[in-house]
Amino acid sequence: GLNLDAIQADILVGMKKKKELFFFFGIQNATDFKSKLGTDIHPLITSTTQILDISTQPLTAVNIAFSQSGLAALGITDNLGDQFYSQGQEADSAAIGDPGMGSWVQSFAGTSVHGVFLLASDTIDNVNETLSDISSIFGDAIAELHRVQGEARPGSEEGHEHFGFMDGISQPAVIGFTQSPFPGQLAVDAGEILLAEEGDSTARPPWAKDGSFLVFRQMEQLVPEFNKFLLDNPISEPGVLTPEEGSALLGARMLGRWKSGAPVDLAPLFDDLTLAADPMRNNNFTYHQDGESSTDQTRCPFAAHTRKTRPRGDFTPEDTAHHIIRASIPYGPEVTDDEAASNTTSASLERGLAFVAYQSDIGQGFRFLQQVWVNNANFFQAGTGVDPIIGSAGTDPSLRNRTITGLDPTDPGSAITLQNDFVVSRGGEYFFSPSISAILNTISA
Ligand code: N7H
Repeated sequence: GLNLDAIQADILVGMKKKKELFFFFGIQNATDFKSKLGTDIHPLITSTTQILDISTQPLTAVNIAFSQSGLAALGITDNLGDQFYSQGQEADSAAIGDPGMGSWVQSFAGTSVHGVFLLASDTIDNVNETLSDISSIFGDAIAELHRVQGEARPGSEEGHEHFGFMDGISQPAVIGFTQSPFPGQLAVDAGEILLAEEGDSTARPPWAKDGSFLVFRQMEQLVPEFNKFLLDNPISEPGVLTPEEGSALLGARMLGRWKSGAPVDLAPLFDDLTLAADPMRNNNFTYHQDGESSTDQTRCPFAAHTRKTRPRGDFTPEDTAHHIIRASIPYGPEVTDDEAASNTTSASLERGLAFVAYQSDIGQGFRFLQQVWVNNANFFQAGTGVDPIIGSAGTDPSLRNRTITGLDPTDPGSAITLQNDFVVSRGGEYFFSPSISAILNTISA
């Protein structure tokens, strides 16, 4: 088994709270920082063991992760063995398809973000109380650079991201940790997520064991614009689908799942709430029903977000090298009446997904998914197009139109051109989430 007392809580199970604050900081005084981290902060860091048992869950769960520049600021020069981590996310922004730095949050540009606190609880008051404890412990040793307040959406939208789709259904099962995987869950070596565990063959300093690289991305979502696009382009099957149903089908085919979470591979025409709610069935598909050939996209487009990011049976055997554990949460307000009426996101409001992905190798995990599959118009085959949700056609403005095939099941060869992005990258950083013992024995030493 894994050392769950040492592995930070967010990595394998997620903190699963309604509110989560991402607090990005710079280290101003390394000596003070280390000493406070080792004494007063270390006991606040929440382990996997603690989060798994309701009786030991803290009121506010606390995790911490460091950028490469943060470790350097603390005098830790060991090479963790990940070149993308070492360079930081800005250096990678063009390679992962961000269209220039214009949309990036200022604080993410450069390498001034040294670390991030993840604070999760049921209420914002609890989160803020813990933040103020942490701030007074550190005093001037840290300075706030940026924050993103994540929160579950209200009422029945809880668990759904801002476009309305249920998120967090499909995660890899970690061998040695996940007791009984659900049908359709892929079992991966612990070393695909955690450094120096079974299956991780990269040389690591001993203290890095059981840490994980945390990719953070602040992804703005243009929700009224997305809704308008669906309304304007319903899949047309007269006598079968109403225009409203045709719009819902287009959205489901862009995603690969219906808003409920039901996979389109199993529910190709209409949403199926019973299927969506059944964990024995809602992940149990391969995109190859009834012996369909690998060129068939009548049930699910090759470009669909879930198929791009995990092509399942499109590879035989299924690819086992490119998996991440996601621990994202929505941020920002609900769409206002004015925004809905004008089909336009207000210039003064921002909503989106605080995207979090864990892996032991950024180049094989997040970065591979984004660069080699999502942004590659010729994956899964020539002419597929990029992922219509998060795919980027590149940094050249003349390439901003994204042409995608397979979205219309009545004519899978036909193309639909997206004039605009519905997701805008506001940037982020690559972090390392160390084991709790490394925080005590190495990072604060
Ligand atoms: Fe995605 N969305 O809500 O539209 N994602 N994602 N993602 N995503 C998934 O199957 C979404 C992003 C993956 O195993 C679902 O759990 C949004 C990035 C992977 O079948 C939904 C954004 C990357 C999966 C969303 C966003 C990924 C996945 C279905 C940004 C990596 C699992 C729920 C704003 C590069 C695939 C589920 C599988 C599923 C959404 C970003 C990766 C609803 C809005 C940047 C691996």
